[in-house]
Amino acid sequence: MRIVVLTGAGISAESGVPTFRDADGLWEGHRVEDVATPEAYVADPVLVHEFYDARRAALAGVVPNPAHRALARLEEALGDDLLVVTQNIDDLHERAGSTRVLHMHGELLKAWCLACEGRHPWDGPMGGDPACPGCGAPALRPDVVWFGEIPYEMDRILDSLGRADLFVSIGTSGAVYPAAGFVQQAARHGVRTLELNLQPSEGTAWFREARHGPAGVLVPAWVEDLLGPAAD
Ligand code: BJW
Repeated sequence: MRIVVLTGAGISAESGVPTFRDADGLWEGHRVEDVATPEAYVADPVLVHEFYDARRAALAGVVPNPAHRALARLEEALGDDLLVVTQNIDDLHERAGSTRVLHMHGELLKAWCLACEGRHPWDGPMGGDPACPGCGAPALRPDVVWFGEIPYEMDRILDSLGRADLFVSIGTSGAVYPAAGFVQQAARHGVRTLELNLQPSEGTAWFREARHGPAGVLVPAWVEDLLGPAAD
């Protein structure tokens, strides 16, 4: 069975990574829509670097939760028949053991040099205009996808969606496109669809089946439905 899983901020919530649109959904009084844009970066790069530097620093203090680990277990069983498409820029899927992960909104631990176009691993602060490890220019930005920019790996994602037997959406509000439209694209291809989310997402009506509760409970239970109980 070929499965495409889409994950959003909700899968990392139980690891202690804040979501975007729960509670007040604000960072220091700013909505994500006001910080995560190329225009915001041009207008106030110091503020935007503070936002990402704080999140990059916090990553060292969090660990994968049972939902991430259950998806890694599923990959062990399905191999190439499982693709995880994540909107998250954290590395918790990889740290749980998943290897087939597409980061459609980029990665917190990568820098993109606007001078030489090089992309580089980056685990420190980016504020203060550090030099690009490739060309030396002080022109690094986080390698993430902001509103108005084109998400990464779209061709591979749409191709995999069209060939899947099951599409599962985990921990995402369904507020941000194109990810929010994947369920409709999957349904158009006759792919079975399942939502696993704390509460009904904005797109919940498009899913053939929806289960609501914490990802740390729902995802291991769903994987156990498919594979049987875990050995440990
Ligand atoms: C739990 C839980 C637990 C909590 N267990 N669950 C008008 C109409 C339609 C579209 C547009 C429009 N105007 C503009 C657009 C396009 C725009 C868009 O969608 N805007 C919307 C605001 C309407 N999109 C874009 O600009 C995108 N680009 C684009 O469309 O290019 C055109 C193109 C596409 C394709 C091909 C060719 C051309 C780019 C979008 C980039 C989004 N970037 C961000 C920031 C990334 C870097 C960063 O992390 O800072 O991505 S914004 C932010 O939102 C981040 C997230 O990945 C994304 C989605 O958020 P997510 O993951 O869903 O989080 P939340 O907080 O919203 O939801 C969490 C959910 O978890 C909730 O439901 C909770 O209940 C649940 N939950 N705890 C299970 N324990």
